[in-house]
Amino acid sequence: MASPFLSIVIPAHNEENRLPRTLGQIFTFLKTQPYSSEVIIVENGSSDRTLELARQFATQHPDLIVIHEEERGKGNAVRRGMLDAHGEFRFICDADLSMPIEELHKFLPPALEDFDIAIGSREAPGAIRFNEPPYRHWGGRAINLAIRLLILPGLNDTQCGFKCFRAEATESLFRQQTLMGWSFDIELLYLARRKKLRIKEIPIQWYFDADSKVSAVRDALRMIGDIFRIHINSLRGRYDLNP
Ligand SMILES: Nc1nc2c(ncn2[C@@H]2O[C@H](COP(=O)(O)OP(=O)(O)O)[C@@H](O)[C@H]2O)c(=O)[nH]1
Ligand SMILES: [Mg+2]
Repeated sequence: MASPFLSIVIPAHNEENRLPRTLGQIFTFLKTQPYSSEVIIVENGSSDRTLELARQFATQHPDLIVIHEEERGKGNAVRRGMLDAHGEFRFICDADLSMPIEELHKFLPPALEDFDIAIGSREAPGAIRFNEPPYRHWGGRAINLAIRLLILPGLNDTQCGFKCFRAEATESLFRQQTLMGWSFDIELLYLARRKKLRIKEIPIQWYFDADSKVSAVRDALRMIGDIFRIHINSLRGRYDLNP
């Protein structure tokens, strides 16, 4: 089978409430697009009916692949989906679809050219956040400040759940990934910079969803620890093994 133009990879953990609507919107949208595509859901660690619902959906949509991963973590699920994908462009998409799927074209040719990674940004000029409570906004900005100071200067939103990778960039980056939790984006972007890949920030419309699985304090502290882990990995030459 020829490679599709686009793969959409959705990590899903206890998403029985949000996933059906998201899948409905994605497939309705993809039907109107001129290119070929596949959708990959990677579920792990759910205690609800996420996996069952995804499999049910797949019986009606041959382009939907459902993967169950044993190991926990968003980074782990995304890694599995991105490496199993076949698309020329591979788009990571949170199950809550907090960015309208109609924004997807901004991450793909012909709207976007000359890039290896396009990252959805709630901070780039033109981005709009809807309904975000101030505590969450300023918490996110504080984490981003730490990320910029400690590891990724110049990137104003590394944690948004919508990112598009060219197939070649996917292969080289995700095979070197060591962080399997929430900080995986930081490590991938760090590796991308080392490899001098072209990263573009894409302003998006983003709708806050209160049903978040992120724990503000615990996950923020973990993220800072992970940033130091990345520096230690780098000093130890761990990222030099498979350049
Ligand atoms: N497969 C998988 N997905 C996860 C895990 N943790 C979070 N996710 C997914 O990561 C995405 C973002 O989660 P969300 O709670 O919306 O985080 P927020 O938008 O950053 O507040 C959703 O698609 C979740 O289902 C996990 O351990 N495994
Ligand atoms: Mg979300």
